[in-house]
Amino acid sequence: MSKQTTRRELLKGSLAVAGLGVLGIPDWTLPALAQGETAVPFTDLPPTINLTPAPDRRIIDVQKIDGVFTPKDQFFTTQHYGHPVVDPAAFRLQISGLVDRPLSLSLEELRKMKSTELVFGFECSGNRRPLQGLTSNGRWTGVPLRAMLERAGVKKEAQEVVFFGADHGDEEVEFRGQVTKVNQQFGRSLLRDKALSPEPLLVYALNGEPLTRHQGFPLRLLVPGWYGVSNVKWLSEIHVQEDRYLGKFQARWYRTLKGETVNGEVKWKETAISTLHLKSFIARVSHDGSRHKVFGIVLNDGTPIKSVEVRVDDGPWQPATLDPATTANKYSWKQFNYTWNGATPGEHTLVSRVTDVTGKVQPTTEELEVKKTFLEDNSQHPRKVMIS
Ligand SMILES: Nc1nc2c(c(=O)[nH]1)N[C@H]1C(S)=C(S)[C@@H](COP(=O)(O)O)O[C@H]1N2
Ligand SMILES: [Mo]
Repeated sequence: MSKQTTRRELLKGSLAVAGLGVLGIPDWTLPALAQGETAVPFTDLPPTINLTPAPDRRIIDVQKIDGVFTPKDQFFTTQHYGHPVVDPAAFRLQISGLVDRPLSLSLEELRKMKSTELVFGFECSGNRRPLQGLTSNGRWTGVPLRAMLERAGVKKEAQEVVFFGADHGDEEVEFRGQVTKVNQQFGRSLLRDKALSPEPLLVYALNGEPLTRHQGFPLRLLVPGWYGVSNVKWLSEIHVQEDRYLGKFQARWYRTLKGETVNGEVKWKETAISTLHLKSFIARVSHDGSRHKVFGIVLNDGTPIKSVEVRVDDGPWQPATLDPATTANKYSWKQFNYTWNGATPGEHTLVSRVTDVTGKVQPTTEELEVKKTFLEDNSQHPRKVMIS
């Protein structure tokens, strides 16, 4: 190839030559900004965003998304007890509790089992406006959890499967003013049927390379279509039991309180964080002359999407186009584009909304006012831009 080949041509060329990637998805769609295109900054965001608010936290700048998969050194990261270091040589995944054959497996043994690939984009249940940066999309490789549980043999009386990470910290349990402090592992659980369903995966690779420490090296659980917290990193033990697991991050944190009107009366409902709620947001606005482009992201539980629409100021909802490279995979992030013609000088408000095939529509801020806790904010997110 000549030295003059532009990145855009190179990308187009390599797509044509290589065809689609392993999963029917090209590794790259077009770069963030094509030649001659200029970003239009959001006026409701600070001009610079701190992407690493703490050493063990990282968010993505959604305005700079330039492919289907988030590169491993940009993938968002958050957790409660920092990033533990796990020695891969000494690592063993323990499977204990109500099983016929307790297991202790090395990484080598896990990698020898039949592997599968999954494209899965998720967000932290605390992801929200204005930054929306606690989300990423990846191509993961691992072993179905079900295969592992079948190998161990789950006993009849087992009801719940608990996943412990190698990370731990001091946690308090309080009753009538009496506080007991105990150093505990991070843990989450799944009901028996969910754990034995075909989809949850124990993964050891992200985008074709070993998991990064931030993403849970050497092994993590992924529950496709669920919020980030379910995806236990640095997985060290799977414990099968009959009673409910009431650990802090299962039973006391990661709860949503929402009012529901039943027969004219508001009933307060507390629910556990599980599947991703239907959400879209505008990630970037750009222009090449007078034509403006609006680009955004859709997240949900895997239900097929019917439509994404964009509204400018008080105008009508207009259809946006879903990128087929992202709709091919059930649990991938979906990306959308909308061409905004005839933008006039001045400040404008842009908002997107997504509808799935069951008719579920992304709620407005007003419709979500009955939700009293901040997690699971999937409300329509208006953004502001200044057109000069
Ligand atoms: N072991 C362990 N796993 C964990 C957590 C944790 O604190 N410890 N945090 C969860 C939360 S709240 C989120 S949002 C995701 C973030 O995953 P990421 O860092 O790969 O983006 O990890 C989840 N898995
Ligand atoms: Mo999270």
